[in-house]
Amino acid sequence: QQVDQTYIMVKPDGVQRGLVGEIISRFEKKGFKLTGLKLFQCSKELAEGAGACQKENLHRRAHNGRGAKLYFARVNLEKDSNVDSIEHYKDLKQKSFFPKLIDYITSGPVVCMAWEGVGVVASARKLIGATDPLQAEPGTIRGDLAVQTGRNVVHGSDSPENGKREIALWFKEGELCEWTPVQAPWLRE
Ligand code: DAT
Ligand code: MG
Repeated sequence: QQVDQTYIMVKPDGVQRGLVGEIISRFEKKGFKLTGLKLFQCSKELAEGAGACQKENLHRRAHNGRGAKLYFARVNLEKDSNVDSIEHYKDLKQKSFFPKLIDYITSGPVVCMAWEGVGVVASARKLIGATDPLQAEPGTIRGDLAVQTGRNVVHGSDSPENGKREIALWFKEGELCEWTPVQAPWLRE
């Protein structure tokens, strides 16, 4: 059986509504292993900036008509991570709701998580429930805690390949931990 990684994210509405602990605990209780965790603000600038994935220091100077120096653009795009919400949702770029989706995901801090386990990608999708919370089954995170697709509180990778891609996108090297939970022998024979 294959050990997979999935990228789970509590979206800004989940953070604002105080659901971080509740959401983390569902994956914890299930028996998956947390390998990365952080609170992170993905800014619009960072999300949309052409240099979002490069360390970039722009410090432009200009003069107005009266000869005074004007600092008209001072942008400091330190590389906080490889994060780029547009890259994250690149498969949805053509959708009509894409601009709203980017606004939503950059509207406040998110909680970024990497989880590991056998079948974790598919299982996490089941724990999360359908994209539209009104269609999501009771007992799932969205089924229990949300009412609208545009405010569906949590993200989960849809394939092991995307799990790896998204973890690499949102986490820097050194932010992930390799460890063995004491409960490991009690979860699998
Ligand atoms: P999921 O988050 O269940 O993987 P998805 O990958 O198809 O769903 O879409 C990503 C997010 O985009 C989803 O969580 C909410 C938003 N979204 C999807 N379909 C939408 C729609 N029809 N209207 C508004 N937002 C939508
Ligand atoms: Mg998806």
